[in-house]
Amino acid sequence: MRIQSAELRHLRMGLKSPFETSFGVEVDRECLILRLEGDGHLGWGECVADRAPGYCYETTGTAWHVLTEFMLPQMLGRSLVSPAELRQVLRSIRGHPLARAAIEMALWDVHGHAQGASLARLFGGRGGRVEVGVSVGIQPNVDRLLRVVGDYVAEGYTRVKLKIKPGRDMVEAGAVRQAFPDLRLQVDANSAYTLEQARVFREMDGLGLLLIEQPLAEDDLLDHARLQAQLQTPICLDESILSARHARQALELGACRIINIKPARVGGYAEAIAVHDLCREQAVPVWCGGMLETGIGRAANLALASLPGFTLPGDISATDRYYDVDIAAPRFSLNEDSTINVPDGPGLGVSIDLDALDRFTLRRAVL
Ligand code: SMG
Ligand code: MG
Repeated sequence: MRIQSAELRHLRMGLKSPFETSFGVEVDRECLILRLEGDGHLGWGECVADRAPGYCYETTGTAWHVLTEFMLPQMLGRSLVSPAELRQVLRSIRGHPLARAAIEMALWDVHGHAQGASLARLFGGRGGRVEVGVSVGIQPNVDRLLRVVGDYVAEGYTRVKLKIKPGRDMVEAGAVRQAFPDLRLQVDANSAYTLEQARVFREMDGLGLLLIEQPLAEDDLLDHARLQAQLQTPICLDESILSARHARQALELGACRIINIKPARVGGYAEAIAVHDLCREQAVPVWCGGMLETGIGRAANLALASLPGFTLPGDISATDRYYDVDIAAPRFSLNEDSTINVPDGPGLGVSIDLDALDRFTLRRAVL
């Protein structure tokens, strides 16, 4: 496979409702969309970095810079046997996993078209349908939270994740648990707490949560291990796990018992599969995280989530949860059993709506 040209776009898309986390509120979703062309095939990739460095240090701005100045020039014109070789091609560039993952996603799409194979098949997944949940942002008050959760439950979601932050945690989670005793429930703090605030998690231990996601700092495996030792509820790490090596060390330390796999956060699908394989060997459950993806990233995540070790529902909700207008078709919808179908066409298995793409584009570069 040889990629001859690339087009990068910076997009802004309106979200159906604002999404509030411990690090801020998002009203619009910004992302980069990459189109690669090689061997007579097109491939699309999504960089899930956001406008602001809230979730991680990367932004649409840093990703634009590192992709156009360094990564794409280094990759264009090179021959690759598999998209997994991108790691080797970009080995002299440090960091920026979200930018790197966008190129890899587009390479998988090109590769899939060339082979006539779906991403699910290329990744070693089962295809079919995968179990999904919904991530609910921090709401203005508990009544409103109960209404929002109730609406999602009525739509058919059987697993709900609540975003929490200090002062907006136990009361909220307790109220949802009381109103929905059988709901599969989990919380995500996005690193908003310190070990000194462990008491709130010991209280939550009585709520029968599936997991507590990333309570402490992203660079602090040791304190996560100390917290896990105080809890029955499994800790799940998100931001802390940047590679299969981090996953191995976190598990060895006892810093978590579950891992949220986000392909972008670990630099691409090849590394995501490596994290999956490692966890599967150790019988550690994994699930696929979400970054409010467009239909492009969502299609690839569904393919990944069909690997056998993804035994917990992913943050891969229906398109309707996020966007009135998406850039890929068909839209993803929720089945009655809280699943979404894995695309089975070649590559990503979606087609791109070029009019919508143009409408959302803020800037564009061709390489
Ligand atoms: O894609 O449904 C989604 C969002 C899932 O909560 C979600 N993602 O830390 O896991 C997480 C957050 C990160 C994104 S916040 C913009
Ligand atoms: Mg998270």
